[in-house]
Amino acid sequence: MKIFTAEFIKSCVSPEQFPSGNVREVAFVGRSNVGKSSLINSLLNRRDLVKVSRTPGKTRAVNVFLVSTSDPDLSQFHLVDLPGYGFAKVSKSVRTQWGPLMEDYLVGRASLLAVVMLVDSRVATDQDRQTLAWLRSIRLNPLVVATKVDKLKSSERVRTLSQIHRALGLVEGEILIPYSSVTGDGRDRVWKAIRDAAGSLRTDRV
Ligand SMILES: Nc1nc2c(ncn2[C@@H]2O[C@H](COP(=O)(O)OP(=O)(O)O)[C@@H](O)[C@H]2O)c(=O)[nH]1
Ligand SMILES: [Mg+2]
Repeated sequence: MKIFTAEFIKSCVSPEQFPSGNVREVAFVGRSNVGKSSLINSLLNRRDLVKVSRTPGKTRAVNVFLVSTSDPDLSQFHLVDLPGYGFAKVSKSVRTQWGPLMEDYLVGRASLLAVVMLVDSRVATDQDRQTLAWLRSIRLNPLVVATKVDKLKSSERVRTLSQIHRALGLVEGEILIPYSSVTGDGRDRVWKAIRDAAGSLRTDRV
């Protein structure tokens, strides 16, 4: 699959600004600093379409990108970068500001094709577990990606990943894909999972 174009569309700070229309969307969610911006750049083969932050927790908006690819099921879609959660240094008022925005976006978004949830491959936090449980409760089954696997020694990789699997309480049908934005490890699997989600939607409609 080739990425033809990937461009920034808009940054939304309130629900009225979310895109209207029926372009299908793939949303990315995860704790601040988990490696979300890096993963999006890596998926799109762009060096710095999305800013990799030195100041974790800075992105408070819902950022929308328009992507076109050679895959017929994904010829055009919105890639949606949701604000990172759980950064301690952010003031409470800011946190109460962006939590609802994420919720407003995810609850009842008809055009949502898939949610990719990122966790650090070295540790899953309580908030990761809570977010996952919440996503399931609103009937979104996220594709879970374990980031920064290049930081694991190959000898500890299998054990650490199965710990993450257990810590998150992943059940049958929920897959955990190891990813590294440094090596590109996992990139094909993530794209395949997104394409499968798009393809299954097409079959449903036939
Ligand atoms: N070693 C390694 N570092 C990463 C990887 N992905 C992100 N990082 C680093 O983790 C930090 C946070 O990354 P960023 O993409 O901004 O995370 P975000 O806050 O979730 O968007 C940066 O210093 C990145 O260079 C990865 O796959 N491997
Ligand atoms: Mg970021």
